[in-house]
Amino acid sequence: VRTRVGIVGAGPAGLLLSQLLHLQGIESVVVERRDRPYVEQRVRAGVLEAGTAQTLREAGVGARMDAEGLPHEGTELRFNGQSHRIDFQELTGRSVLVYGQQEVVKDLIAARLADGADLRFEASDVEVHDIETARPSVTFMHDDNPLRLDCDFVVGADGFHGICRNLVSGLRVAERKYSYSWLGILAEAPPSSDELIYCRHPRGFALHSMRSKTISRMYLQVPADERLDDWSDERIWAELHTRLATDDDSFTLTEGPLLDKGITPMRSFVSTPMQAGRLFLAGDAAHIVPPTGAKGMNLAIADVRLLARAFAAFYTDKRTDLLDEYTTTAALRIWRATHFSWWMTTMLHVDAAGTEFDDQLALSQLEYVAGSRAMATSLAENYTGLPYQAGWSYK
Ligand code: FAS
Ligand code: PHB
Repeated sequence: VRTRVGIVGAGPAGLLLSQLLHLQGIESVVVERRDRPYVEQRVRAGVLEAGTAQTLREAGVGARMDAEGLPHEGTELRFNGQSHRIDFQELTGRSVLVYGQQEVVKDLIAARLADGADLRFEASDVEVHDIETARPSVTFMHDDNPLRLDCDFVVGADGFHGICRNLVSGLRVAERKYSYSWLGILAEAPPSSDELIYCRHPRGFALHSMRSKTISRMYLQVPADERLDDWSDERIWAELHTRLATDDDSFTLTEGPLLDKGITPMRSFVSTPMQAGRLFLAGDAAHIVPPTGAKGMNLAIADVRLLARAFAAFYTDKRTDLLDEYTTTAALRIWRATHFSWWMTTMLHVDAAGTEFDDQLALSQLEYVAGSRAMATSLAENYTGLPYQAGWSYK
């Protein structure tokens, strides 16, 4: 099989890149190891930055998102039994959209297939070859047939556990591990608040989020090595009630049958360079952030915007400058989101190995964000997503 850009991975990064390239007349083939139902059912991110939502609209896949997504103009910080609203719209003129990552993936797959895209699900033994030449290729088994995809470029959008990052020689990794994970649930219960609630409680972090007016999405901080079997539905609800309670008892948490539950490890991870010869990495294949700042999928989308523009410049004007500068440009936004996600995580989580000093630092930081317009604006502009420029900086 011959194409311009071979894409490994059909997550948000791989699928959006394929769609953006298609809109510029650049053909691609997406090679995905899982089957379509698996990819479309994976429950992950839930918050779209303003720029991400606009990118999806411009890509022609924003109709259902705008019909079903929930616009959120602010969020609530809860600590010491008190609630404090951060008004994104008033502080930054921007808001976010709550719309599940799996819905974004379904919309992208539907659009790509409607345009006759070549999406190869259930590919196995995927390997990438000759990235240092002008003729890289991807080999894989599909429907029991050995196939070779000849390309001009290969994009590794294959996530944290993919194969492509390891092909980059001289890789530099910067990472931070955390002593806790998130236990996440999807419940058939109407959300107990109109907006998200980020809560620091002495027993640990809790997040109240949602997917629709009838589906709640919530998370609890648990020890990093926690086993899901140790958490019955009753224990999960009891812990959520305890952590999300307010001193004035004004908050009532609505329970419902659990539709999904899982434990997600927390890590900060940035690997550079995000390219080697004709191979480019995008999204979780190159970087991971703790989900506290709701940046993971949004960062993947930002990488793909840069790559789509760089490939268009190559095929239209034979320019390689945007491709050559990809890592440098992408890293600006990646480190901004990495810092913000680390900052939100350490401010809102209780480190079991922490001391009274750590607790007081975090509570002071929360008090300052709740009480200072400058600090609230800083949180709001990072959370809603900094403007896309060549990377990001105020320079
Ligand atoms: P993805 O991991 O989504 O996609 C990579 C794709 O590549 C997958 O479909 C995989 O099957 C495929 N692949 C892997 N190896 C392959 C191979 N060898 N050959 C072919 N295909 C291969 N972010 C948030 O903002 N908020 C959250 O609450 C949140 N929760 C998360 C929970 C979990 C359990 C996980 C793992 C991540 C979570 N994230 C969250 C982050 C997540 O949303 C990612 O940022 C987002 O999926 C990144 O998209 P991609 O880079 O496309 O990677
Ligand atoms: C979610 O709804 O899944 C969600 C929202 C905000 C986060 C993380 C996850 O920071």
